[in-house]
Amino acid sequence: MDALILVDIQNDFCPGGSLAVEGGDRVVPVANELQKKFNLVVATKDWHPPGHASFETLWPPHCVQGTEGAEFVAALDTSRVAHVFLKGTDPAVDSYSGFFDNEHKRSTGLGDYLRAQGVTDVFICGLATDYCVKFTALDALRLGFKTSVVEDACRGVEVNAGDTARAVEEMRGAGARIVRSGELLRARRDGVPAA
Ligand code: VGL
Ligand code: ZN
Repeated sequence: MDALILVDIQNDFCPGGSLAVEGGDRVVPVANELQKKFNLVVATKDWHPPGHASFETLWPPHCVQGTEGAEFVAALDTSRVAHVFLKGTDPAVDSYSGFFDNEHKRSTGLGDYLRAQGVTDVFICGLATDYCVKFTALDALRLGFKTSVVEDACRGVEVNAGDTARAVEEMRGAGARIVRSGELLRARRDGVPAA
């Protein structure tokens, strides 16, 4: 059983948002097409309380719970999303992965949910390649899921030039398949949503 994971396709990570990823909005049409090929689609949201610890160190305030910036991009088709997993909700600990916080103490429930649905293979797309996509993929591999990252359906923040390319190589090195949306769209039959 395959699942598609949409990582943090939220306004603040798109042009005009507070932590904008260049071309972040361009993943949306690709993610919408990909969703049609899966029986199970889940999504994550970066979902910070106001004053989250990461706002004082690494990042400008972003994806604050209940704000427009934290909403899914309006053009993203969410009609097939079976469940949304929230991350970064602990005021003191950040959470790049959709599965666990950065200290690996708290689970979002995503791993158990996927297992309960019989999922063996996950396909990951979204924002940002060099943070939340990367850590989600590395945790998926660690949890034993066969993991593919749909490279052209992701974009990176590039705090440092080359971060995105390095993240792709790190994911590949850890055992992820790096794939293109075109391959999947050609090879896969349309899915029948379970939800
Ligand atoms: C992200 C930085 C801070 C992401 C989230 O979704 O990649 N990056 N919070
Ligand atoms: Zn965040």
